Amino acid sequence: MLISKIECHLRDHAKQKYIGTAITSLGLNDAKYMEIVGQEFNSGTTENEMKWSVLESSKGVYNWTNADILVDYARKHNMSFRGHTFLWHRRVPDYAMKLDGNKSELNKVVHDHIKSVAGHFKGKIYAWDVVNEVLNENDPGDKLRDSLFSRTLGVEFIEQAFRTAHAVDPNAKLYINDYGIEAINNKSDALYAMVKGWLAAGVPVHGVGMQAHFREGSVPASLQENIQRFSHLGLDVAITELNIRYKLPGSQEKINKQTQDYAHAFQACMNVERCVGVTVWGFTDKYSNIFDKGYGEQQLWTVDCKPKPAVAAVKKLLK
Ligand code: 9MR
Repeated sequence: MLISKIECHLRDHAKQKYIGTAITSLGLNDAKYMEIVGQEFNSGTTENEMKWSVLESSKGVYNWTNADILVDYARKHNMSFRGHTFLWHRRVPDYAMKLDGNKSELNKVVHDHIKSVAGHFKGKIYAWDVVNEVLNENDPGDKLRDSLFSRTLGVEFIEQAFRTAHAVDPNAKLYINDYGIEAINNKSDALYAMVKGWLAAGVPVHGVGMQAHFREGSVPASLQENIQRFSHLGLDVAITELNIRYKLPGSQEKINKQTQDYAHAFQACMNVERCVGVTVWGFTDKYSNIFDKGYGEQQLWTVDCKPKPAVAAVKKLLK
């Protein structure tokens, strides 16, 4: 008699969706960490290793090593890979920062950068965060962020980036990724209007990435409806950087709430056909940076790599 495979990992439960994690090269020599990556997830992304200044700190000098190792590891474990990211206002190498105000030169280096990186990974990346966090972070968040790119190249830099990436790797799904756009609000309304305009103009934008770095209790009630409205434009949607932090120290009550919040976020994606998956921004508190002072313990696994109750809750709903 055939005994069916016991389904005990997140990825076993998620046949139709990408269940991903950001992977850090800090964990490369940590056997337990790497084992969980390959066992639990069917998709990966580099936490930092494909950012511009990490890949090409000085002009024309590329260091692909860590990104290649992570991409190869994922391929060996039958995982898909998201590329993060071509253009972000942070992690821009100095040589490009110096081109502030120099439109023609900056245009050229941006184009060359996207061409090189998309070309290097061509065929290995199913989706790229072409631009990251281009909307203003301040309330009302409905303006383009002031950055090297928007200042020097104008809003057209976004459209141009999509066209360049598409020309190099026509099979990759191209995303605009941001935070604060998970709810229906001014910022997501602005994004909605922008992508609608690009679609009408034939810009090869295929997806919207919602980062989803939430404080406990703040997963928006409108998350699913918001995912749905973008998908109705004919776009894929992905939750790209999920984690749920709480105010330290933790407590059983906070862990319970965190469990509900993780389940809520995953469920919102599962309920919408064009939501292609959920990527968590790291999976263990061991390598997780605290970016919100006083808050932490935001990942699905503890510092000693034990699954928190949220893992079981997510498995249950993925079924
Ligand atoms: O998690 C990343 C951290 O290790 C880096 O120091 C930081 C700066 O490069 O970027 C973090 O990842 C960010 C991601 O690239 C974009 N969205 C916000 C993420 C968390 O800050």
